[in-house]
Amino acid sequence: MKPSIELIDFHGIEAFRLRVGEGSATISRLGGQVLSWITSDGRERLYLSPQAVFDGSRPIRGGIPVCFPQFAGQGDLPKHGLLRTRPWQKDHQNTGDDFSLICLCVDSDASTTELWPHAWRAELTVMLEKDRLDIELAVINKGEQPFSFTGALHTYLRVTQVEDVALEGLEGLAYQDSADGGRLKRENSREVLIEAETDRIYLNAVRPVQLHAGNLSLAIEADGFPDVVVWNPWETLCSSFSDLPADGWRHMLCVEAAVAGKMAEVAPGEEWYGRQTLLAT
Ligand code: TA6
Repeated sequence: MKPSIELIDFHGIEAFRLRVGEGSATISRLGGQVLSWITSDGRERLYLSPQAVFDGSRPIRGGIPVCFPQFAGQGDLPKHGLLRTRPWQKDHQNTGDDFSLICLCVDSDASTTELWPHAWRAELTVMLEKDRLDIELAVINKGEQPFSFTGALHTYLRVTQVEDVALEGLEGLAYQDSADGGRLKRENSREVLIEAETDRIYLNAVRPVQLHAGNLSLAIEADGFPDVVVWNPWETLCSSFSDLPADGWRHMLCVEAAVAGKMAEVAPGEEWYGRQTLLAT
């Protein structure tokens, strides 16, 4: 079967399904959010909460939410910025012998300038190849003043049991421990294990970060995003999220490509971009 792209109904909302061989990726117009990535072995690699809400009243819990122009609560804007509940448009799509690619976009409007007084366009390009997913965020400054932003691709990875996960590639990095009052610490472990609530911004990371969990292994590359956020609410915080089931924390781990330690600046007419690549190995 040749690579293809179709518009589908996914939990009652419009989404694009990219297919390459046995693999697929699903991206919703709502939030410009990748909601599913199935590799050629038939395994779903992203966590999407069974209690996720798809009516736009709140961000969809899971997949790859796009955070822009503010990461988390690092400013006065709504948490994680302005894009997660906005409708995105298709800009273009393309397929080749071994890939499917789609680009969605969203532009500033009166409702965003009221909160953040800048003119911009955000573009999300998702390219699916065999066992590989590239997600690129481009931010274009359409105004006459420079602006600065923080943001992330807030990737929820699906894991069988988060207690079995080891993350490699973070050793030696400074991190901001948001689960401990934002204290600045240094990672001493070769393998980061998830053993309690974890909410860290690893600064100026060197890629790839490797995720190992049982027979599952993923390489996480990034370009343009200097930081890696690792988040799991653990049992303790999970119950405070009405859109996560009681055991949701166990089956997810967010490993996010972020620009969070330092703001990125975009000059008028210029473009910033960052990419995260997930490779099932
Ligand atoms: O990226 C980690 C984080 O900022 C956590 O602090 C946690 O709250 C999470 O994002 C989820 O945020 P949300 O707004 O989707 O509930």
